[in-house]
Amino acid sequence: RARGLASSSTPSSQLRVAGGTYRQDAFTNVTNAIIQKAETSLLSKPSHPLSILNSLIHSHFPDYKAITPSSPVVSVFKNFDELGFPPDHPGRRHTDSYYVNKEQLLRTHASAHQIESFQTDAKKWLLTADVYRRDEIDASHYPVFHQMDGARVFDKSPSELRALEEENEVMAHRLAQENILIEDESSIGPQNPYQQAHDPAQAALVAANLKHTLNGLMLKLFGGAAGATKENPLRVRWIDAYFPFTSPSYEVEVFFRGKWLEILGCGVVNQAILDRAGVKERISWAFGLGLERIAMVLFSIPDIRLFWSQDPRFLSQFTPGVISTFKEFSKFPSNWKDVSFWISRDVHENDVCDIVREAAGDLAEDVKEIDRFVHPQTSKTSLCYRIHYRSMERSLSNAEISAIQDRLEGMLVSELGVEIR
Ligand code: FA5
Ligand code: MG
Repeated sequence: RARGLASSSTPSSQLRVAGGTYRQDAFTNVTNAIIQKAETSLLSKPSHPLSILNSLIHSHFPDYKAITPSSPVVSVFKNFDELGFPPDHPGRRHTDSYYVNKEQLLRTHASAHQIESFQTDAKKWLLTADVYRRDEIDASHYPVFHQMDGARVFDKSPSELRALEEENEVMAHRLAQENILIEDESSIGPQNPYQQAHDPAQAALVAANLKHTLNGLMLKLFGGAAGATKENPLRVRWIDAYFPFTSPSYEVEVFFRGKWLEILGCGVVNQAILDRAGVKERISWAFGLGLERIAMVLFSIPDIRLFWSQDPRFLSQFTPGVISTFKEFSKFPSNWKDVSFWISRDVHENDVCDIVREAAGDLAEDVKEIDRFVHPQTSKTSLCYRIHYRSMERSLSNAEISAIQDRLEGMLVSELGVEIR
C-alpha cells in the first residue's frame, strides 16, 4: 500500500522512482520522502563531504575501475537471492526495506551490483551507491546512506599467485614501518572457513591481500586525522563476520577518538558468485564500506541529516580534495512533542518512523517509544512516542511544530488505523 504517491499525471497503480516507472502493489511501502531522496545525488556535488571522501578513496586506488550503478531500484532476486541470502533473512522484511512492489526494491546495499560488476571483467573495481534501509530516527541513522563496494580479482595461474605472494610481502613490510597497530582477532575455522571450491593456500593469499589493502586504506583515511605516531599508532581491528556471499568474512573496526568504529565488511567472494558472473578460474576478495560513518568522524559532522542540508553554510565549508573540520553554524533549540495512540494490531517502530519522515521531513531529529501499556479491561495496547524536532538551519515556531504534529496524527490514523488518545 503506497503512501502519499508521486505525481498526479501518473496512474495510481504506477510509481515514478529515479526516472523509472514501476507497478505498485500491496507490497509497496516506499514513501514520497524516500522517492525524493532517490532523486537527489549528493555525490555529484564536488564539495560535498561524501563526494570528497569518495574521491579520496578513488585516488588511493588509482588503478581500480569506477563503476557507476544504474537505478537504485533493483530486483529482490539481485539484492538478495542471487547473493545467497536465505529466504528468511531479516533484511528482506517489509519493515526493514523499501519495496517498490513485490519483486523490486530500493537496493539495501551496493553489493546488489556485485555480479554485474564482476561481469565487466575488470580485475579491480570500485562502485559507490546510495542505499536504502528502513530504520529508526536519530543523529546517526538515516534511511538513505552511501556504500562503496570494491573488489580485486586474481587469476588462479601459478605465475599470478606467485606475484601475489611477493606483493603481499612488500605490502606487509611497508605496513610494518607505518604508524599502525593491526589487532587481528579473526580466525579461520568451522565458523569462518575457506571455501570447498578453494585451495586453502590460495584463499589465504587472497585474504592476506585483502587485509593489507584495507589496512593501507584505513591508514590513509584515519592515520593523519588520528594523529598516529610510533608511540600512539592507529589501531585497526579485524574480527570474524558473516555475509552470505563471502567466506571467510571479516569486519574492520578503527579506534578513533576513544571509540571503536565499525567501518566495513569484507571477505573472499563465494565462488558461486564468480561462476554466476561467468568469471572462470578466478578468485576474488570484496569489501563494502559506509561513507557516512567515515565522513561523520573525519569531518566532525554531528548529525547525519546535515549531509542532506541545502544550507549554503554547510556546503560552502568544504573544499574538494580536503578533509576539514565542520564548524557548527547553529544549534537551534530542539522541541519535543509526544503522540499517544491505541493500536489494534501490531505496529512496527519503522512504520511510525516512516510516517514521521513523511509528516516532518528532516525536521524530526529523534523518535523514541517512551511508553507502552495494555489496558486491563479492553486489553488494547497504547503506545507513546516522543518526537524531537530541530532544524539544522533555523528556529522552528510552536505553530509550525503543532501543524506537523497534527499532520502526523492524521497520517497515523489513516495509514496505521490507530486511535489517537
Ligand atoms: C553490507 O552491506 C555488505 N554488502 C558489505 C560487504 C560487501 C561485505 C562486500 C562483504 C563483501 P553491512 O550491512 O554490514 O554489510 O554494511 C556495510 C557497512 O555499511 C557497515 O560497516 C557500515 O559502515 C555501513 N552501514 C551499515 N548500516 C548503516 C547505517 N544504517 N547507516 C550508516 N552506515 C551503515
Ligand atoms: Mg554490519
